[in-house]
Amino acid sequence: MFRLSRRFAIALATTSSVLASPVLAQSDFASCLQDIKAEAMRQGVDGSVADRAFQGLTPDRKVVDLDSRQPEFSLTYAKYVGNSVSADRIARGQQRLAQNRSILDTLQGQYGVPPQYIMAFWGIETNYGGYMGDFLVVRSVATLACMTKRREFFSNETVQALRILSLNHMTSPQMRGSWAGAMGNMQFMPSTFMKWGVDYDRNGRIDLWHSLPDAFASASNFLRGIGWKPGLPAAEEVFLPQGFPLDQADTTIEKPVSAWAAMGVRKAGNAALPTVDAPSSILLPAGFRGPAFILYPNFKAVMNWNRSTLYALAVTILAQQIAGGPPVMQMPPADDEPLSRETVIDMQNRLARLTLYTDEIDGLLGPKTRSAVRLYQKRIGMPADGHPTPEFVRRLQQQR
Ligand SMILES: [Ca+2]
Repeated sequence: MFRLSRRFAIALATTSSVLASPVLAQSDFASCLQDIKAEAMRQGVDGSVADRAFQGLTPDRKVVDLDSRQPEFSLTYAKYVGNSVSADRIARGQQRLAQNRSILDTLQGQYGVPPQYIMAFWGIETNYGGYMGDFLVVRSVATLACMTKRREFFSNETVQALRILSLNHMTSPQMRGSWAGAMGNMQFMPSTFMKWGVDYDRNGRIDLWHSLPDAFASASNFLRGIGWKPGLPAAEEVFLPQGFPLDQADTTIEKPVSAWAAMGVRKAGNAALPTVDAPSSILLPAGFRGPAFILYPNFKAVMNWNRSTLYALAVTILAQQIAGGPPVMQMPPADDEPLSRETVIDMQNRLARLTLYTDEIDGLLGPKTRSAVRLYQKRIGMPADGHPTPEFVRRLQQQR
């Protein structure tokens, strides 16, 4: 009796905010799990591993809720980098680097990734192992596969999680992570774990939670695999010369480093840029009044880890300072404000009416929206940096 009513209560709690029909949804969930099990068995997982992992499994309502939340505001450079690259995080990164110097140097020799970058990813992903997430990974990724629109992506993640279990790297109750299934010190998704994980301490298991050698080697292996090449850093702060054509500061425009140097671009502090021809871009993350950066090819490798420009910039800036490099010299403007989704949608609609924007009205400040912002800035005689300041938004709203 008690068990029945308790189960019923849980089913209700699960369904009230998420599912229209508890009975149908439960059977859908079960059949979705069976499909995942079949695919896992095709990939060599023993059926009993899937049965054990899925036994009594229910969708996690919290995960569905978190997945449906969309950010209300776009982040500003000042806020994002300020939060991600604190003095404390730099200091602790330096400490961790010193403590792990010899293995990190060895890994650099093997994979070509400098120690400060491994420390920076570690610091930003989990605050050096401080918060790795407490969600049951199998439950999270199975919920996302079966209860959201991203079935294909998360079905595969669930299959890969089952492969991790079948290889005895971890047990299901131990395998915990973020609500979206990112695991361990470096927050690897199950597919990343399976593809790039390294059992560096050779105890027979890849353990990204408790073994720092495994975590560091896996991160190095992953970063090399997604394009990191020894040599240049990911990005550096630069000074732009007076009269620099702002429409060239666009991540879709690439020129050899030497071409930027010939235009008068110098490293912040006025040292010369490296004399190489690597393709590179100029980024103004807070508009022309803020800092400028040159993005080298390794910036793309960092973005292959996480497709956010601000994330990649934060990793780069943190890495540079962990290695004892200077902080960013140019301050972002104090009046830069995050734009709400609503404001960006309004902006996109207005730019679309002016035929400057033809892409989707999605409330996201992507490269196409920035291009349209540039076109309107040129039209009204503002510096064309593609960065919508509060003043820009006001002027766009006032036009008729
Ligand atoms: Ca190991």
